[in-house]
Amino acid sequence: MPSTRTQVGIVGAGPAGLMLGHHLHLAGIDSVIVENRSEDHVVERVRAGVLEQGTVDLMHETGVGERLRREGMRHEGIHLRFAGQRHRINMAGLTGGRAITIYGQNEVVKDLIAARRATGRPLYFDSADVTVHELDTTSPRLRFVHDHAQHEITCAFIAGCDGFHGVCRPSIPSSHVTAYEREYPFAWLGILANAPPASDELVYSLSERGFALFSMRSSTVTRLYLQCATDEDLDSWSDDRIWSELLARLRTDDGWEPHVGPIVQKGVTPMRSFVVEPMRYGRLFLAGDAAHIVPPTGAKGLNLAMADVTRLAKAIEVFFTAGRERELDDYSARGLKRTWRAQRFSWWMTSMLHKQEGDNPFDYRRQLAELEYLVSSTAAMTSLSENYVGTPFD
Ligand code: RFL
Ligand code: PHB
Repeated sequence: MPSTRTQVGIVGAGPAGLMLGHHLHLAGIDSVIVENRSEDHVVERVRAGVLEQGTVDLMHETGVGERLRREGMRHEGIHLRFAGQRHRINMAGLTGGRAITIYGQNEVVKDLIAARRATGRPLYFDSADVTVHELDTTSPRLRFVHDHAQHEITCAFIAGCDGFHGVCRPSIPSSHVTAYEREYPFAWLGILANAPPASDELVYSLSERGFALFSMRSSTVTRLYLQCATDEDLDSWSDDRIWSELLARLRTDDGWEPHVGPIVQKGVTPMRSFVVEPMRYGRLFLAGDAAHIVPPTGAKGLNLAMADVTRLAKAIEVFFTAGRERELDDYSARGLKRTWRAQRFSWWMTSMLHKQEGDNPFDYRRQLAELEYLVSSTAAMTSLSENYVGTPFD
């Protein structure tokens, strides 16, 4: 069995694992990235679309922002739609010019894979039986099978960037971690449609029929979501039914509605809030969805993952260049602070905009009152904007 060494073993080639590998490369630190799915699967998975200012800045600063600069769609505001009206929140105006950029997660992943390939450093897709060992020693090991060959890699650190269903978090003895979790009694049915976006900015909608969201990927592709049941059967949603529900939830009294076009992708996403504390066990560090999940209403998951790996890469660099462990020791506490802030915000956006089972007309009116207050108070709109565009990565 080939037995090799690397400085950092990275499990998972999603945005977190790939950006961590890229950061480490720029710092002259070697790593091996091991992913259990195929490259096509990782690139084609349709997920996030909203990049915070901090993520955009990071892509530019680390030299992977060229296509983002050309193709990313900068948005300075969002709309909230309720009671038949759209209300714009001028996020840039309320946050000293910070904005979000629409650029699909699969585009981010494509750019990071290209950057990795250009370095010649190892990136193994289609790996099987990935396991991590001896995490509480100074030489943890990563084992996996690739191309029918068993590999064992001895590392100085292992980064668990393997998402919510990965192997790293469950490899921590349960007595060393505490999980905090909340599941929501609804899900999102998401579609991509070949239709030009009917609005320049996102529209989050509360309606008596439930939540809907209008977003986009390009000048020809619209991305839309609607609140549905957690056990929703996609087969019972014909394209006609999806469009009629989306239009009913998003249409405004003055006649705005999304453009209808052929649906090219659809899927159901469960909603969950999850945090594990701490984000570290010995020489294993968890980053991104492996450590925390937020419901997508706040558009925070990918951005949190990017903030985690930026902090982790700096801490590892200081360890190798100066022999200092303080930053590694602070990694979890600093990450949890950012995570809980995003958890609070994502939970709040979700509760304000979704219809809950058991809600009665009182609850709907309370939600309308909250939205009315929000769009009429500069203080409240500033609070939403600060959280939505995100704080700089520290
Ligand atoms: P990922 O992307 O899940 O990547 C983890 C990778 O690890 C691999 N893996 C393994 N590899 C080796 N061995 C194993 N045993 C493994 N087990 C798993 C997986 O195959 C995968 O490639 O986690 P990462 O890198 O932490 O990135 C997190 C983001 O993907 C996630 O937070 C966002 O997609 C969340 N999210 C959004 N975030 C935003 O910031 N803005 C948004 O607008 C936004 N919209 C969304 C979203 C997520 C959504 N879904 C589908 C969950 C919209 C949706 C619909
Ligand atoms: C998306 O464009 O996929 C998107 C936008 C905003 C969200 C979640 C997802 O809150």
